[in-house]
Amino acid sequence: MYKYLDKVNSPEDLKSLNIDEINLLANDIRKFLVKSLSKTGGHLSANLGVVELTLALHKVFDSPNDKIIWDVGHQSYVHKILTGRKEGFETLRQFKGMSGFPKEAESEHDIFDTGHSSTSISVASGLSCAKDIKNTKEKIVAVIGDGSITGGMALEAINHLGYIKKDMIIILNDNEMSIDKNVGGMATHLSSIIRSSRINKVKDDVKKILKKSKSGELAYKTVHKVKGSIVSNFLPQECDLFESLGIRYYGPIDGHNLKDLIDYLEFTKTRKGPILLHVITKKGRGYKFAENEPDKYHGVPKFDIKCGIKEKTSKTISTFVGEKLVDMARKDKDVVAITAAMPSGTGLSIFEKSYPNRYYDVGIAEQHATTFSAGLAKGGMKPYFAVYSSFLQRAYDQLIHDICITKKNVTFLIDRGGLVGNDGETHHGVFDLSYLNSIPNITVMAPKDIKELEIMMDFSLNYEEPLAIRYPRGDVYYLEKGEYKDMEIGKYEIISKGEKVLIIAIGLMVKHSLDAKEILLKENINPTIINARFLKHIDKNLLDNIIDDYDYIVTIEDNVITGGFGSRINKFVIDNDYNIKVRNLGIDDEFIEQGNVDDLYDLVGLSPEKIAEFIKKL
Ligand SMILES: Cc1ncc(C[n+]2csc(CCOP(=O)(O)OP(=O)(O)O)c2C)c(N)n1
Repeated sequence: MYKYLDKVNSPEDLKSLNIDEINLLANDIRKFLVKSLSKTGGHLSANLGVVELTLALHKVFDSPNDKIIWDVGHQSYVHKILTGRKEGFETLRQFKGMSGFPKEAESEHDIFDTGHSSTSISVASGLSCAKDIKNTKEKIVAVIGDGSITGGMALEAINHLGYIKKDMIIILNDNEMSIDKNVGGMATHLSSIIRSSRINKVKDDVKKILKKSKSGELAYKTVHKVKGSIVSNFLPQECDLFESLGIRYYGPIDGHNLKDLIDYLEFTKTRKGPILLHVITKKGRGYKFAENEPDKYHGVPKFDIKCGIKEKTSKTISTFVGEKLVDMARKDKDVVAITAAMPSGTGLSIFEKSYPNRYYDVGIAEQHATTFSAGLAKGGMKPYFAVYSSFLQRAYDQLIHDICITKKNVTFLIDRGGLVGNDGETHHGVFDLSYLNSIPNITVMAPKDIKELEIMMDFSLNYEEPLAIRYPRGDVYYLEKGEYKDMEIGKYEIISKGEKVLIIAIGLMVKHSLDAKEILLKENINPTIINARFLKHIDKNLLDNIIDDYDYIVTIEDNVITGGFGSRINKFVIDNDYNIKVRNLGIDDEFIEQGNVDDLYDLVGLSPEKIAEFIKKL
């Protein structure tokens, strides 16, 4: 079906192809990616942008002996195709299927597991040091995007690498996009390099000389010295950034010109010390819809190839949060919004449009965003940092050190709490209740539904201490059960009365518990359900009054059990010598794989059906 792709099953198969054939293979790969992702969903635009780059890397380097490390890893699909995993695309990101990220367990060509950004240079530096000690000869290449290189870890690694001067190649894949438009001083600097006509002239001069060499195909051993001096002689001042930190800079080069890519990679391969090759690519390349809207096509659901992604008719919780925050900003001029490179994902795009002067996209920098918010609060503002639960993990120390010790007036809007689905273990937000639970001075709330989320956000406006509001991924939902009163700290809600078993659930798990109750009622089992709303504040009055009426307390949370919501209730029961049995439902000390969210909740025993089964056994 694919003339060239059908013949390629390993990097070895590339070695015998000439440039024209590899270009044709690139066409096949793009068609394959679009067709295959239209059926499964996945990360589309970043992968379409790195087709030639990945082909060139596998043509020039000898994977897995040479180590190619993909930052974030969402752009590793072409690498997967070239390393014998075409068939895996049928199950991409599905339960038990092929991962959307590099996985050491999946292939010897996947050198390091990723998912969160800005780790590749650290990993590659470590590998380079190990290689020196072991005295082995492999090449080490880190491929990092212009978005991910803004992350603190990447900059820390560059700082270190420039000092230790290990042989290593950093490929800076610059498409001028993060998920949304890349922002910041680094992005501006890189764009100015791309747009500098002087540099383009240098590039042309270098190209001309390269072209004169043996019949277009370079004999590197003889000419690389000349090329090195050409490139370094012409090294433009604008590239001082990396050079002054001790990293040799080459580029920028056209990341869709295979010949250039292969030439430059062959050349960098012969150089000593740390090198950065600046490669310019177009996100979404080759598929019109993705080229026009690379942000929208960053992560796609299933779609129709001819029509593109269908517009959503339902509203997501993130969109609701963005709109609500705009509403709050209208009422209170101190409200400011912060995102770490996730304006669309967290729903803040609308805030940017409405209040551009009170909106900050800090780049992929969750640690900075947290302490920056503390600074804003110190300056008298009312900061809201909207962030995915799993990415906030990076800012644990900042939460303690800069927010909570001195009780800064910052609200964290924690999106994607609980299981998130197809991105798998790196992205599930199942640790936040535990890590937030461990930090004093922060109030943590989780709403039962969208209406309660709104009440919590209203509450936050007048609350002047650290606050986190945590909600799941997905579309808005209303329970229309129980009360919708103003928030009072530490007040639980009995959402459904019953007997014998007292379920105390938090956030989305209130909904699952209510659904479980529907199942149980058919068998005349009728548990009481409490909506806890708060992670740390226990409604002692309420529990003291009713606890003796029950045989069991069952706590339910979409979080790891260790240190989570249930642990608070356990302590309450122990401290007060209550004679009641307690069970904790949650995630039991394991990383949860990828899959459909409902299936995964079932897998971990938190689907309504599994909760019902559990209660029935009690
Ligand atoms: C710590 C962390 N924060 C946020 C994200 C979400 N994220 C995934 S890809 C991406 C953009 C990366 O941009 P870039 O490195 O330029 O890659 P591109 O998609 O443009 O190829 C972001 C912000 C993440 N994976 N990790």
